[in-house]
Amino acid sequence: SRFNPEVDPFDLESQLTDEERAIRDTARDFCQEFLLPRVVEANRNEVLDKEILPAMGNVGLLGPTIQGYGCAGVSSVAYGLIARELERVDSGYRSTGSVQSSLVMHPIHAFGTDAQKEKYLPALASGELVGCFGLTEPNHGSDPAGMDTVAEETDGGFTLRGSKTWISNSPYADVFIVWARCKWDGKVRGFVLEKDLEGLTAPRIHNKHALRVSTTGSIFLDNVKVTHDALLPKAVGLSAAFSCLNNARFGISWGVMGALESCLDVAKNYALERHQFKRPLASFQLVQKKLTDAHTEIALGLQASLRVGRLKDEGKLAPEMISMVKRNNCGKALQHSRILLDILGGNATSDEYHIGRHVANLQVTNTYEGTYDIHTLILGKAITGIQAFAN
Ligand code: TGC
Ligand code: FAD
Repeated sequence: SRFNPEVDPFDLESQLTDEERAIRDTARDFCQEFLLPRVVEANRNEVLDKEILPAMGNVGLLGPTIQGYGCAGVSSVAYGLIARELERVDSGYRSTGSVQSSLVMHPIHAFGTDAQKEKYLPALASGELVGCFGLTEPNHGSDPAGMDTVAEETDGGFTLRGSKTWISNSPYADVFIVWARCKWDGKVRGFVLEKDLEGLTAPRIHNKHALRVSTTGSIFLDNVKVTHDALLPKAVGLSAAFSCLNNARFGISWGVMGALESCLDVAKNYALERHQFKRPLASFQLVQKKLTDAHTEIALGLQASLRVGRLKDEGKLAPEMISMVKRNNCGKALQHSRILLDILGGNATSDEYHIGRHVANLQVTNTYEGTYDIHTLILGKAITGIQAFAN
């Protein structure tokens, strides 16, 4: 039979270029050899692991779609394949990579000056510098347009005031992409700040029960003074921030399929080996349904993300396409990882079996970068022409 459920029901493999397959293999080897052996311990102890970004940079996984500046210059699909391999191990490792690539390197590349690109991109690509992206605030998450963080023009530059919360990588970041409303014209703009600025602090948020291998924190800006060269000159308006989110959301749509694939692997092997009533669990119809449903959603989800990736590289993308795959793949990954967890019985409770960790992480992926319901309303607006999330 041509149907190969073992690995790839729709033969995604044959839809990739040689270069994409090579990058995927490099990413898979790195993730399985370097990340997988450390994930259970890192998750137990909420480890802040500074080795990870340089190691990712070393194998070319950071800012991979950027041409030049030490980056690989590969397709969006290749970027998706990297996200899938990282998240097969843990959503937190994918988060660390996607913030650096899509939310820090992309805005510097798309909206920065030549000097900013030269200064930051090579060191971000190698993982020597760590970046973070501050959009969310304590009082404004789904509605970033309401942000309270402000920038005003002062002698020789700008002064920034405000706070950001739930910011991936912020406690150990060197480079902070921060979004602020500018007092002189009321527009939101992006700024590149550096960690040693007076008045900038980024304390860690401890005791998360998900995404524990990714470090998360706040950013406090207490009258932080910067020179004019901290402004990203072309990042004007929230649409600039959203363009970064488009890239990250696209990567998440691939990543969460990797997490669900990992859950399916564990559950299937367990079901084949574990016997009850003198038969393998895999012989029971209810168990087969759980495996079939997850397998189907992975195959469909990967095809959808592949199509969106191809359209993205052909310049035919609409952001709503990304909302559709981000929403659907995150929702399905959360739903089906949770169902697969049942197959483990009591062992579901042990972190050695990985699925419980993925389930907890996938609640976060269903929330950040636009919640499931916010993407529902973005699509609802596109379908009906009526905006439901605000007046
Ligand atoms: P709205 O009036 O709809 O739009 C404002 C301007 O932005 C443009 N726009 C987009 N442009 C590019 N791509 C998109 N996806 C865009 N969506 C909107 C729009 O055309 C308009 O442009 P202009 O020129 O007319 O001004 O904006 P709104 O304020 O009504 O927005 C509503 C809504 C719900 C769509 C939006 O605010 C939203 O997406 N909310 C979710 C917030 C979010 O996703 N936050 C993510 C924070 S970062 C994060 O979570 C990182 S986690 C990383 C990790 O660890 O992996
Ligand atoms: P809220 O906006 O308060 O939403 C709460 C609930 O209300 C949700 O269910 C939402 O769907 C619903 N809701 C809100 N508005 C509407 C509406 N109009 N109609 C219907 N339902 C609605 N942010 C960054 O900027 N940078 C980062 O690096 C980053 N990393 C993160 C890492 C982690 C681990 C986490 C948990 C979050 C991170 N975030 C980051 C923040 C994330 O983007 C926000 O949590 C997310 O956008 C939701 O915002 P909120 O938490 O304020 O929830």
